[in-house]
Amino acid sequence: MRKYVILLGIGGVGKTTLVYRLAGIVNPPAPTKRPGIYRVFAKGEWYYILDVPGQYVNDIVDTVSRIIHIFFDRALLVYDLTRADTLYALYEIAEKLCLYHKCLSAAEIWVVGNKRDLAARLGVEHKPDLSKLNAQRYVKISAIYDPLERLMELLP
Ligand SMILES: Nc1nc2c(ncn2[C@@H]2O[C@H](COP(=O)(O)OP(=O)(O)OP(=O)(O)O)[C@@H](O)[C@H]2O)c(=O)[nH]1
Ligand SMILES: [Mg+2]
Repeated sequence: MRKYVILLGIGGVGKTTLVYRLAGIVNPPAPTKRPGIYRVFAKGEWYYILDVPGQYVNDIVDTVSRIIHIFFDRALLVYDLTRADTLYALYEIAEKLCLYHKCLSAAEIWVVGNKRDLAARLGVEHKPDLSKLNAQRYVKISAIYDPLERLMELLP
């Protein structure tokens, strides 16, 4: 069976680093300019993971609002644990998508706080309000340093 996952979050939070890890791509990513769809075989399933480009809230909202309607098995809303602005951007993306009548439609919505290693080093961690995002779960990761098995848990 195919499963569909969407990665959302503003520029620099680590979406492509995460999908590269999951897809086994070893070179470090450049800033994402176009939507990337990655096909990953894991846990006996084929996953189609959509990496949405855009540095700022409005670019991302614009791109997602143009994507043909796909029902995602899981949306991963990614922010940088050390940067509050990246978390507020998620609230704004969710709100604006609804204004376009494109409220996130996903069986599950998870909030992913990335750069756990950096957060530990700096002693800074911004915590999400899951109710603002209709999210069921909050997970902290390091897309660079966590073992692959841990990152695989993000897949439905
Ligand atoms: N310390 C640390 N840095 C990370 C981690 N994950 C990603 N980064 C760094 O964050 C930067 C941005 O990562 P990307 O994966 O390109 O981020 P993105 O969300 O895809 O950003 P755009 O493509 O620009 O929209 C890179 O320099 C990564 O090396 C992490 O877990 N820890
Ligand atoms: Mg990227």
